[in-house]
Amino acid sequence: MTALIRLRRHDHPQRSQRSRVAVMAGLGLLALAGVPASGQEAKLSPEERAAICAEAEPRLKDWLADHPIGEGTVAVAIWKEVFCPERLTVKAGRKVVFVNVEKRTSHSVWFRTDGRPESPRFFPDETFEQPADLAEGDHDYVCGPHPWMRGRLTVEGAPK
Ligand SMILES: [Cu+2]
Repeated sequence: MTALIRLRRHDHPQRSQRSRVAVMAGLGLLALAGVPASGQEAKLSPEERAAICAEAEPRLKDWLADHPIGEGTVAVAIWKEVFCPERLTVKAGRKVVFVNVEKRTSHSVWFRTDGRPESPRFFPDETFEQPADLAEGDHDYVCGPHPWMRGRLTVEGAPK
């Protein structure tokens, strides 16, 4: 999808017709593949995401009060199908704990482009711990059941 959008944005005006066709074909393929073309991703503005993450903050704080995590472990909250924060930078060797602070929805964390297996689904109040044993650089992840949920973990100070 990103590639298609990029194609469209950088296309020359005289080629816009062709790019429109490419976008249409892409959307058709997405529909065939069963990927929700109008998932929450399409509906949420950056402001709405920020508002959701602002709501997630006290929920995460409450959770952490009952479940202390070690120094150097960084928490990412999941609330209303958004990873909060969606982008996080950690030093190599740190752990990232994903905390589901939803009321009833289960999620997974999947560093798919790194060839990692999908995490088990975890329910409200449950967590998934990701050791930051990834190479230095950006690592995108998604939620398996809700592929419009995306996040990026940037690891610093690891071998490339
Ligand atoms: Cu999910």
